[in-house]
Amino acid sequence: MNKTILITGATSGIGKACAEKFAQEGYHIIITGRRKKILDTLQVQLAKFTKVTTLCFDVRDRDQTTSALASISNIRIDVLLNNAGLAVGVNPIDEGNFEDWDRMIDTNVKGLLNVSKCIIPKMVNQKTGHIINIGSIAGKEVYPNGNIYCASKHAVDAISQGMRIDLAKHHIRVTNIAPGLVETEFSNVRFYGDHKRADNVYIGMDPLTGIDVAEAIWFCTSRPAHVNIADLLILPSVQPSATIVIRKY
Ligand code: NDP
Ligand code: 8X3
Repeated sequence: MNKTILITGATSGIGKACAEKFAQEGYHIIITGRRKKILDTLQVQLAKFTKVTTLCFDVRDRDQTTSALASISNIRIDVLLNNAGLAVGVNPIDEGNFEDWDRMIDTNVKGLLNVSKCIIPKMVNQKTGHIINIGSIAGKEVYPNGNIYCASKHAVDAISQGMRIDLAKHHIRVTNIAPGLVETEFSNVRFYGDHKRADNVYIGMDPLTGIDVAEAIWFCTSRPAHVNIADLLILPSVQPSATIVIRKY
């Protein structure tokens, strides 16, 4: 029987690469995000590999999330990939603003919880499941001007540990994936759509791609049932820590 993965934030970057990878590996996929047109296009593209279901909702909206996920209550979820997330702004904390902070905390922390709260009971009933939370190197280290984004990803790290402790007795595996720089729409969102500034983040270096992260996630989910990759820090070779990048100019 085909397994099913539910991927939040599948319209771009890491989530999209995971949708492609898991579809090609024969998983049924449930792809989510706010941009319906992109979801629809991806559904058409991936339908040649597998069964694709789309759900368009904002993870920050608890009612929307609950009702979207209730619509697939008849589908067994083997893997939940909590990927939807973002950084907004890069400012010292005294120059930050409430709106950016709310977006990050509401998406990266509360959004992840909104989705998890709907799916965990299904996994408990099934007595099996795998939750993959996308954290970040920003959840392992704090860097200048990263303040609230780093806090939100430290929270993801802590939530992953808490989930693992509480859910092991239900045979649910929990993995925290912590990537360094990955070239996606991430920096464009972080810099409010300033493409030039976003491109500069990756200049003179080879960042990770969404596919690199998707391959690592595939590895975690394809281990035998007795193996849980608990925590995986995955970095570009030229990024030994959050603030050091060896660039070729
Ligand atoms: P992208 O901006 O390319 O993708 C982000 C995805 O999240 C999009 O599909 C977007 O979909 C979705 N999303 C954002 N906000 C919401 C929301 N409120 N409701 C539903 N979906 C939402 O970035 P990445 O692929 O890089 O980011 C994926 C994850 O990886 C994030 O959690 C990020 O923090 C993390 N990460 C990224 C790194 C990087 O360097 N790129 C490094 C480490 C971690 P839509 O707009 O359609 O809603
Ligand atoms: C995204 C990577 O280095 O900008 O989580 O924090 S970084």
